[in-house]
Amino acid sequence: MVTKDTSGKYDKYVISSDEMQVSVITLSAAVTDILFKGKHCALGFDSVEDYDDNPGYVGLVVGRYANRIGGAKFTLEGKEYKLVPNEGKNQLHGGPDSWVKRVWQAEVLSDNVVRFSVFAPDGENGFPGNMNASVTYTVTGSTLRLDFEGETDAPTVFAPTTHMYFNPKGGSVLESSMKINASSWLQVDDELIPTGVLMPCEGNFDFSSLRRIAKDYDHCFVLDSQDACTAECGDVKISLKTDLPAMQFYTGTHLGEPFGANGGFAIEPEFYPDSPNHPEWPSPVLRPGEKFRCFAEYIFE
Ligand code: G6D
Repeated sequence: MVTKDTSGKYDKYVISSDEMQVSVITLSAAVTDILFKGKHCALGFDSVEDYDDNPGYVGLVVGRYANRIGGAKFTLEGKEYKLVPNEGKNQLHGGPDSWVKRVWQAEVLSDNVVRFSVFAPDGENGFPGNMNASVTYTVTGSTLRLDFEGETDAPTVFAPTTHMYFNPKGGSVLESSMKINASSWLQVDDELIPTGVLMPCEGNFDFSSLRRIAKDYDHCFVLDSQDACTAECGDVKISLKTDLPAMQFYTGTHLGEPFGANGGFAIEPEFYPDSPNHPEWPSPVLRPGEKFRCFAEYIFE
């Protein structure tokens, strides 16, 4: 069932199955709540107006390029594109006032499916190409599926993600446990820009079997399979499946009020950060005539 609430600044859609209720607002197609087993499993602000000041990108669909692009520039087909930086000299999450500040158009496709669409104009924050992008939310049983789609009228780079945070248990997520199907992670410099080196998942980065998180992470794990990870947070298990090549594991170190540091963890399916500057990595390039399609499924048990 899908219900629509137009009482706030942004329309809110609640997509319900017999096991789960997912709330999404039209600002940035942001997930504001996931109610499962009587627990609010995803972080969300109490009022939709709070999403206007959301430096942690809580719940937002992030793009045109999620994560960082070093030096806020890249070269594509011999042309250098200078982007608008918003984290020192680098660009994070598509730059300042990217589509996360935009009201997306919602379309109810069935009783458990809602699509949110946005137009990203050529030159926005320096990216080439007029883009039509969308995320389609489907709630089936205790699975939330996101289908990302995109088209462009000029060669560009496109790498969306969802920036939901989870913490059904409450307290610090460093007490929760995690298993990640990844043999390597991307080494980064002190600005979190990849050095190009893939490190083996050993020691603190060995999540090959379920274990306590214990410390802070804000790292990209290179996935070995579509079964990206499983987190255990109290009596709720959250698994991510995706056909995207990597996952940012972020333990919410910088989360502000009302959540607080480590008040939630994000498991963001993504292309590698800075991949436009690394032709040796999976390519985020999208060309006219191509249809971008990727998915992420969050399975709750
Ligand atoms: C911090 O470094 C982290 C990012 O990975 C995260 O996406 C952002 O907070 C919200 O900058």
